[in-house]
Amino acid sequence: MSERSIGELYEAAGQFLTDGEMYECEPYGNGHINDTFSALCRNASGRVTRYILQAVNGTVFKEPERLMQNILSVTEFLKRSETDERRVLSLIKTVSGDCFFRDRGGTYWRMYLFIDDSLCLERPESPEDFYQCAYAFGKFQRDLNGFPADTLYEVIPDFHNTAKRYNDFLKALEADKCGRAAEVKAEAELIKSRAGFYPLLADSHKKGLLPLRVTHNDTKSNNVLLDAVTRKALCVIDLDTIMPGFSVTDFGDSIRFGASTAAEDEKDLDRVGLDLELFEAYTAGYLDGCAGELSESEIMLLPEGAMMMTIECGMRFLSDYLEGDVYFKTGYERHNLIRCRTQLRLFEDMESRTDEMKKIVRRYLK
Ligand code: ADP
Ligand code: GN1
Ligand code: MG
Repeated sequence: MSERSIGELYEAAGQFLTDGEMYECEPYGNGHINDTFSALCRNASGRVTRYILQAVNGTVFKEPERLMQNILSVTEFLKRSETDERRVLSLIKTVSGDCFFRDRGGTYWRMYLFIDDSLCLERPESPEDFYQCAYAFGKFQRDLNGFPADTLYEVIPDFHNTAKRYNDFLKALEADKCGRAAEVKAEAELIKSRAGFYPLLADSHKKGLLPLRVTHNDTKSNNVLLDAVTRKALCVIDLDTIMPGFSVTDFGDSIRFGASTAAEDEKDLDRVGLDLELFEAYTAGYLDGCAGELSESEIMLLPEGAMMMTIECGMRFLSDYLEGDVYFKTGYERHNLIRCRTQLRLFEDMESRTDEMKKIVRRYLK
């Protein structure tokens, strides 16, 4: 996305019913998709309130108004049983009563109350932190159990349909728009060699082993907030991709990001692997948060969910590299290729430790 001018930010912020006028607005967080800002407003009595101001990524999200309707209905549903303002995202209304503002350039803006005294972890600092992230996502899943899934707009169809992602990857490789295919031969071969694995979750669904649920679909540890004082689960954020999906992919994406021994863009591949202690902490937290919702077949497929999300993310990063880095925000040349390599290394490590992961999840069967 383009750089945002100060004028643009003030114009957008001015549309929302904030407590006072904005006087400071700074880029915030490490999301790969939207443009996020921390906005400080001061009212006439000098009271300062912090908000999150976001420009929704219009390339990734084709129908922002319907996406915002999803977020509004999900947060309103959650607020029926949760009154603590710090535990559910609060959208700020605009002067015309909407939950978004469309500027003259066609960019959609939204504003949330900033959840104060919270921690947003790029990496869990202990198994207990990771347990808390897992608990939050598990509880989120359980709380949305009664949500009418058929009212949700499918924001990105086939978002975690790995077989479809694989086909998209093959097309990007074939098209080789930027002349980068030769450079990624080894990575492409690895991805191709596992083609038989990709339909597994969809097939398990067809066999009745994986029910469709309302899922978050982007369960990185930086999409959940912990309380800064107690370090307990506080609030699930980044609700753009709430759609019907599988519990095991929500679980799997968290493992991919948070139970790796290294960052998503670590350059030294020798540092990348699966931390089984973190895997176990997440399993315990997620199942406690879900409180008995998951069936035995779902629990037994959790390790495959982790492997699927890891190789899927690897092929998504590689496809974006081949297409010229048009989807994920990148910080430097080859950033997507580096990210792809970490995912593939993590996937191979997970494959070699499938039995150990299975042993862990089996212990959590009731
Ligand atoms: P992206 O889709 O680009 O990842 P997010 O909605 O996840 O965007 O926001 C980016 C970052 O902003 C988050 O990782 C978190 O650090 C911070 N953030 C978002 N919403 C809030 C909020 N309501 N309160 C505090 N921090 C937030
Ligand atoms: C994106 O928005 P963010 O940074 O939380 C992406 C996820 C990827 C992730 C990889 C809408 O998540 O699917 O797994 O990057 N979100 C979207 O870090 O594509
Ligand atoms: Mg995010």
